[in-house]
Amino acid sequence: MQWQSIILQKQNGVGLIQLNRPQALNALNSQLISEINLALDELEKDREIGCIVLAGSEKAFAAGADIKEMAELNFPDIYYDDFFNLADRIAQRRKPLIAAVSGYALGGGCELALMCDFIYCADNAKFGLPEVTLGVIPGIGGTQRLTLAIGKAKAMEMCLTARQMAAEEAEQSGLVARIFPKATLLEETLAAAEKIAEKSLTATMMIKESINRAFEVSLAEGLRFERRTFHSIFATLDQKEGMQAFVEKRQAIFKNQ
Ligand code: DAK
Repeated sequence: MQWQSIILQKQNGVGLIQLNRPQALNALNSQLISEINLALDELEKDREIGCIVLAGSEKAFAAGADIKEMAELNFPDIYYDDFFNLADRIAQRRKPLIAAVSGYALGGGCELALMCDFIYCADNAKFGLPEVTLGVIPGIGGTQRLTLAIGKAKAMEMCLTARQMAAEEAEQSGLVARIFPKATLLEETLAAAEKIAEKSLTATMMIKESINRAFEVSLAEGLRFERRTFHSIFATLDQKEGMQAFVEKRQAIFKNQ
């Protein structure tokens, strides 16, 4: 596959998708969103891949949806084509997905990072939902996922004023898991992804599914789902291997079986 707008690499069980439209600060046009999905399709099918990292450049993770592409669209175009419905598919992925955010993560770029399971960011990161300055609203999850991540007060303030949030506040607010110097962000993110990829893929996918349940169902239903999932993992060889390795004081070798 000849990629136009991304770079795809696979190493040590990790799939790395780097957004690659530097001339537009990785603004998300239809081609870029489509290529991200095609790359994710490939990585999700690949049994060797246990974790996926989504990264941009040092200056921009992504500066939003492509305003130049959107500017001429009108209501029937975007309504009948269900504009950017492909973006939703990114959030439906089952393998663990980490966003490595350096520089700008604005509008659709911030929403893309929020679709990932967690965000690591560089000390120069700036998060924002500035759609209101363009006369529109966030459209791929910003009003929902940002609110779930940082609470109503800060989400309202960011969406209504278009204020950008810097790395330190993003960490304090629960938007990002950790901050790293921009020179080491990718290395640190890949190291974390490799640690995840070493584990049983069945277990990591079940953890992701169970945590995401917390946002969709009542506590009682979420606990029941978690318990049943826990029960079912005893049908795997990886559970036997993980516990046997502990008893034998050695490193577990998981085979995703
Ligand atoms: N779209 C298109 N091009 C962009 C862009 C964007 N979002 N952001 C930057 N660029 C382009 C610039 O036009 C410039 O191109 P040339 O002029 O060189 O051709 C190049 O990238 C470099 O940008 P700057 O010269 O502006 O660089 P600066 O360092 O001066 O400024 C900046 C960086 C990030 C502060 C600035 O570029 C900026 O404000 N960018 C726009 C940020 C923004 O407003 N983002 C939100 C976009 S709206 C929906 C789906 C999605 C969405 C909504 C609905 N549905 C499915 C319903 C999402 C909407 C959005 O994301």
